[in-house]
Amino acid sequence: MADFKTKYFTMKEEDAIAYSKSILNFFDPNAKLTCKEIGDGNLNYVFRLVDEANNKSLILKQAGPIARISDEFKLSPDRNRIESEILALQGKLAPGLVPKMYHYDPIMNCFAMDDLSDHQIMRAALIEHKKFPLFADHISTFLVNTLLLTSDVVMDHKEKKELVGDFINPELCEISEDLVYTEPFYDCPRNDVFEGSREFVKEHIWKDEKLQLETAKLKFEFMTNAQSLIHGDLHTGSVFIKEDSTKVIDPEFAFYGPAGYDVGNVIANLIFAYVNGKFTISDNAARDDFTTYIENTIKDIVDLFKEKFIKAWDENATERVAKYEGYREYYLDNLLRDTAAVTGLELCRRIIGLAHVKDITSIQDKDARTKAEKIALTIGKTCILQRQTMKTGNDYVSLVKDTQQRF
Ligand code: SR1
Ligand code: MG
Repeated sequence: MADFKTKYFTMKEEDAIAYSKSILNFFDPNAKLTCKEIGDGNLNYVFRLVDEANNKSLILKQAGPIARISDEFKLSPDRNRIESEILALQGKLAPGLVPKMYHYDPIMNCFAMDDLSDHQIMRAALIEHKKFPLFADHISTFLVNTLLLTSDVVMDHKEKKELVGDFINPELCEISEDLVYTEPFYDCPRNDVFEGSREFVKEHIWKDEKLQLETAKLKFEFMTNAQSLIHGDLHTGSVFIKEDSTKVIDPEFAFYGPAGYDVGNVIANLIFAYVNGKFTISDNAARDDFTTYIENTIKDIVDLFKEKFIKAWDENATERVAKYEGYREYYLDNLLRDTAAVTGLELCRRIIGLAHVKDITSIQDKDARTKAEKIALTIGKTCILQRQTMKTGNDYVSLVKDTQQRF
């Protein structure tokens, strides 16, 4: 049997079975386990282990030394520690909204967690045009609790600084600094631009020096503003969902950064779902129904976030000066400005940069995909340049509706 106790190696399915039998005290010792590697993300290996005799199951997630999407990214498997620690913390801050974590192994760089196979990855569900009416309520609670309760507004400042240290995540931050804030905004060889959109990107993104200047300001804020312990990659592929349950997964990009980063990622990825619905649903009534659902969800997320944030601030703020008249409004206003900026950055980078989203790449018709990309880029650019003006759910809905009518 492989040695799991002395030296790290990347596991195959049979190793994951042996690992769970020898290290995890979860299945019956004589259980006949099956295992499938089900990871479809860009970085890690995800094994689903099942005891078919009683349907007991578990997920084992292992970090490899290089990213699956490209061997250009050599990454410390220590990200697995960050992910397991933040899952445990988020489980306390936002109970029920993350999977339960069972076991972290610093040698094999893996951890075990709840099997969420009764849920579906939200991006895949949205591409099937499924609707989740409770998502806005669930995700706004997750965002407020994890972002505000880890900030200096609420935490003892020395304890917060210790957490900043625990979650220093230089390699994964570098990926975001490059892929989100830098490469999409010039003709970088690593970009992957769809042929139909190339001229538009050249003309409206790469030639726009004013836009580049704003991305520079935003990149430095991302690198220096240790505001909250953020998830760091909260797109719809990082959410497991079913009708009555939402679980946020994959927080390996977590670090202390601008709180608006997470909120903006959620909104941008819902805009991708909207654009997908617009260009792939042929029946008028069904298309209206789905796009209206997405509009309402975006509106509710922004407005519920603000409402819950103010309530949580009043109930939890401990920092004396944060209670001065007007400071709460100033803080929230800045957070909403950052939210709009990140919405815009994510919309642009998923079209231009290396890492795309299926909502767009699965649009088969070339002209439809080109239009979808132009809409996303135009909304994205507006969100970056006019980030100061995006303060309500309706601001986003109006921008989305107005922009899509132009193409
Ligand atoms: C090299 S990793 C590419 C992207 O996948 C992750 O999910 C992050 O979004 C990252 O930017
Ligand atoms: Mg991920």
